[in-house]
Amino acid sequence: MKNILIIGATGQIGSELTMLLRKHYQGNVVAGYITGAEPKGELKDSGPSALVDITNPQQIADAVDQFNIDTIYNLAAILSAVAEKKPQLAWKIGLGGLYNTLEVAREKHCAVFTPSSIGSFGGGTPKDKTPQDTIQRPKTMYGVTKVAGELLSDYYFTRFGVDTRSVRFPGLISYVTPPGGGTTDYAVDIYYAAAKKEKFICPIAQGTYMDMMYMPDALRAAIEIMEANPDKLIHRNSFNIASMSFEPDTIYKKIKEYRPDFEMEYQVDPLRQAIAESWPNSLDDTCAREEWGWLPKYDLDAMTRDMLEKLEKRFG
Ligand code: AKB
Repeated sequence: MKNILIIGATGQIGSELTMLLRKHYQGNVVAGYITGAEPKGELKDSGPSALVDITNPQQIADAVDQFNIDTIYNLAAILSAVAEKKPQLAWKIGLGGLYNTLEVAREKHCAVFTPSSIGSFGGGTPKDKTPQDTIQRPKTMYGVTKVAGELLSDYYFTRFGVDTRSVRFPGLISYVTPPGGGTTDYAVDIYYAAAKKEKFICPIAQGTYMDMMYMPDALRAAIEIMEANPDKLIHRNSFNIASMSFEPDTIYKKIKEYRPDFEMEYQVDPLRQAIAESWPNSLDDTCAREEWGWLPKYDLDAMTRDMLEKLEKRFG
């Protein structure tokens, strides 16, 4: 039995991960939310929730005490494009929030999962099949908080024995809760446009490759890394994971295979484009495969069929 607190439970990853963890484990799976982003519907009705603002350590500690929490999923984040517009807030939530979480975990003996990102890489990083251990010198505030977060999490493990683990998520694609303010969001928005039979205006330039992943694979990764045998882990914060890498034209052509009338036009957003160009084209996830058996299930074709089916059901 596990008692889990999800901080940021109503966000893009949290809304689905909370539901999956509730199916996966007996015990409390607590949806931590902030004012203005309260859980609704099934997320609200299927289990306990608590007001947990990651910038407020007392709220984290109170929820951990109240529900006897042993594992924290820290999913509070400001995504890359918004973080460039609000760097102070991104630091406060990304790194200040992580510090608060790790301190509570140290005092109350919790394991902690915190996602890192392909955004933790930058200038000087090998672009193709980016290795697990390589140069990480990002130029964005999002990337800075992710690299610092990886280091801080490893520090809490080696110095205090806190069981910290993490994966570097690619762009995550889902039909449930839309992301907000990321560089990879176009790969979600394009499916919404296709399902609504609208023309898609693409903010990322043709030829710009980034790693992407379908949400069911990402959720499985978040659960499997926390269940992995610690004796086999050489790395902890954070593992490269990968399933597919594509550029806008590839996903457009894939959708067109199934919806021949679909149209796309490029209107490049300079901020997102600059961020995308600083990120790897594709990651090498050999260490995740060897150390805890990571294996993606979805490729671009399987994801496209599922996204179109689910979204067209919703939009008619
Ligand atoms: C973003 O685009 O900011 C995120 C990420 C890749 O971390 N989706």
